[in-house]
Amino acid sequence: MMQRGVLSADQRLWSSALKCSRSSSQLCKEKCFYITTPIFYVNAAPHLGHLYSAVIADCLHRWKLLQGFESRFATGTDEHGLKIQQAADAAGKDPLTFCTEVSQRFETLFSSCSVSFTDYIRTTEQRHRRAVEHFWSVLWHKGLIYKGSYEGWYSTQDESFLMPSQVGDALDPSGKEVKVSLESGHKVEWMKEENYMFRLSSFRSLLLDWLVKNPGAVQPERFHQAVLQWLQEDLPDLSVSRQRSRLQWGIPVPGDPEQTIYVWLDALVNYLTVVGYPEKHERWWHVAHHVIGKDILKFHAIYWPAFLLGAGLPLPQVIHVHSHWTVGGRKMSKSLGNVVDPFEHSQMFTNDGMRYFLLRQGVPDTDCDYTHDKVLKLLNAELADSLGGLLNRCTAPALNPAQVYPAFCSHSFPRDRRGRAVEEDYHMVETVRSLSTVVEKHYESMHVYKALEAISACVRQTNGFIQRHTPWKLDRRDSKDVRWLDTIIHLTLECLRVYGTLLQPVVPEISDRLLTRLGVQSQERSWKDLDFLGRYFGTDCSFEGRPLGSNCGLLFSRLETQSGDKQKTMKSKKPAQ
Ligand code: ME8
Repeated sequence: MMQRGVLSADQRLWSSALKCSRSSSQLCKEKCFYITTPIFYVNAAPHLGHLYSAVIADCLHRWKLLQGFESRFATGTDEHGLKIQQAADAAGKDPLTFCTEVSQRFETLFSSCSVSFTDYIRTTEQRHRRAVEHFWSVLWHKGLIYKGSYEGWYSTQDESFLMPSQVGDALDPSGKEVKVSLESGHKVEWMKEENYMFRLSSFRSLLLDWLVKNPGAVQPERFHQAVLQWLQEDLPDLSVSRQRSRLQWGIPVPGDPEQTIYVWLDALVNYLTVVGYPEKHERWWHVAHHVIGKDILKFHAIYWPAFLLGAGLPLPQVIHVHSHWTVGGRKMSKSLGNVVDPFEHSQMFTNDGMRYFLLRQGVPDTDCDYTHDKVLKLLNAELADSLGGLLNRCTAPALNPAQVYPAFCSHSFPRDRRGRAVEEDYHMVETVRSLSTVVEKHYESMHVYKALEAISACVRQTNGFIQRHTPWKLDRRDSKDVRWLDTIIHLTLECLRVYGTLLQPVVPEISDRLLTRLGVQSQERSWKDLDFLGRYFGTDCSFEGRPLGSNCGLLFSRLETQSGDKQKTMKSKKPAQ
């Protein structure tokens, strides 16, 4: 391969790539959305954190589909690099066999938890190798990669180069003094070798410009600020290859078989491979959104945008960052023996139960602690008692013997407030009416827990509504009472229809059972079908008078505590916050 001299940084080209990324939302007139998770290392089995990222991305993907977007959702596995090579060696397997086995475990986990990815990528696939080789060649021909030498600290666990200020002293389990990464705690080694360097330093001001002009590019805000802070410091060029003699398990540098492409450059390009790079990525690449954990922010918010700018490609629309799950207040780790097995726990709590808990309790800004007890209490309170109880009440034959979506009576619940409804009922109607707008805002900003908090508060209000009017005490021989009873049930079913529709991205199976029971057809479950309580607001209600759907049993069965005791029912218990 020919060496290229230092090109003067082609500012105009990069600036136009920047502009392109800024105006991408205007360019893409169609309603398209592309969301990705990190691709996961196959050196160990999937754990709860991996499932969490996948479930967040799945929720955003399903949310966009609900809104009528065409959406693509990619996940997969990161299979090259030294740490995979070492893990395969330790398992006594050839690397590809080893990768295939672990990759299948990730795929099985995601499929079993209703993670509805449209693309599953493995970096050992031929289509990916082509994309990486092409990407490398573009950077090379622009003079952005040069042959140099790297000397410094390297963490194989993180597959990351570190500055001296990022390294500290620690003792390994045998009491020996070692150097570790201050951020991850993983061991680092001193490395000195000839390899290829990427001109990362030339991109500092462009990256700052991108972040300042796009305050929503990295969310939440605290991570945006963290990236800005990093960019205040020195940004040295980045080593983007390893000597083949040290790392065989990876894609060789085009034209130089003595070098292997750095695993992070290789891995990041997966997002382009999925959408058909280098030939037909444009349509989807304009609407790319990444979901990542906070541990890989630097790679996604500094290296990746710099590579993309260098290659003349638009930048991702949003990098959604989430924090970590801890167990017993500590990072999950094999050595501490506190790794939560997502297979085991989603069997214990059901797939939707697990999804609901992760999205209801997971907060993007701060780490959250996972405990068995918390999961149990939350699911029993909010899914079994509150939501399940509400459905049960207004569909039970005792209260709804005709098994229909009964009629709404505007004399019982008039707009002039002179009927049987009380002030709190009007307040509930207004709150539920605005719920979709509230939920939309929170789903869009990946604050799913806030969306669920709002839905849960409405479910509680609706339970309060039923409780307040005790419809089971009304006299079925009195026509006024019957009209009021029907109105109470109609309104409650309307509320449940809204909750079921809005919950689809989070708990697809439960929502399906709920909407099926209400008699809502599959083509009536989208964003545009959310018209709430038409009969009160002066439009039609196509559900009025319809028979209810089939009864598929309990919406969510109460979970037993570890001691086997059933928890008390909702009457004696306040729902968890
Ligand atoms: O970093 N809580 O892969 P990885 C929440 N292959 N999420 C967690 C978590 C926790 N405790 N632990 C891990 C890699 N995650 C690279 C990515 S992308 C081009 C290459 C999630 O297997 C979170 O999303 O180490 C984190 O960023 C990711 O798993 C790291 O997965």
